[in-house]
Amino acid sequence: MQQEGFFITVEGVEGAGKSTNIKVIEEFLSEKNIDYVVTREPGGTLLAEKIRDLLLSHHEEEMEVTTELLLIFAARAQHLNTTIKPKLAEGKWVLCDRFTDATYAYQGAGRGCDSQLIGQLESLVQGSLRPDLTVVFDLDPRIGLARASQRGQLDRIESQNLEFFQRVRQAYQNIASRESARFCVIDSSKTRENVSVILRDALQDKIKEYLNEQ
Ligand code: T5A
Repeated sequence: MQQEGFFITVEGVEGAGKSTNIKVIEEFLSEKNIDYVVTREPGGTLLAEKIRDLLLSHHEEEMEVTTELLLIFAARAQHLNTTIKPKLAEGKWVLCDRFTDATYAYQGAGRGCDSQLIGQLESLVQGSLRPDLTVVFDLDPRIGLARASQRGQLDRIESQNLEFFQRVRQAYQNIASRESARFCVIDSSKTRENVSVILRDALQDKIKEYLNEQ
């Protein structure tokens, strides 16, 4: 019987090094001869990427928090059903840049959405599907925003104030300590090289049972 794939998500505040370190995770998986796909949220399909544009661009009309929350789950429903679930069913590993923990952190802690409502939408859209492993890159948002702002103009969500991102960081730390078996928290204030070494060790440790290695 074909084994179902493994679902890895990557989280952190803006500029924490997700994109940089997804490449490290990819190298690691390739060395282990693991068949994987990389995707992201919001987005990951043509339609979901259109919703992403709507979410991240600036608008003359202010977007209501509930609108933002529902758009995120609309994009997620599309992404899950057309990409993530079929790939996992084929036995592939799915490496996703952000997922529902971001919704608890950004819309929940950041915007103040009721976490029970987020939980209801999570159940509606995902059923019982949850990531097998979540890597959080933990960084002072002042450093992350400074790194991210070097790319140019900040998008609609990046334009929130520092307190917003401090709440987001705290939320990730809280979820990670509540669900420590699923999480791996990496100190992203270190150099790229150090982060890469720590990440590879953590991956080896977290997935060794799955890989049947010591
Ligand atoms: N969102 C998303 C929600 O609000 N709710 C949700 O449910 C979901 C799924 C998506 C936005 O959507 C929001 C959150 C986000 O605001 P995104 O595509 O995930 O956005 O983009 P960002 O979080 O904005 O990602 P960034 O590209 O800004 O950050 P990364 O990927 O974390 O950082 P990275 O790797 O690009 O690095 C940033 C810079 O720092 C350097 C890199 O070279 C780069 O220049 N860098 C380092 N510099 C020094 N030392 C290190 N260790 C470094 N590591 C990287």
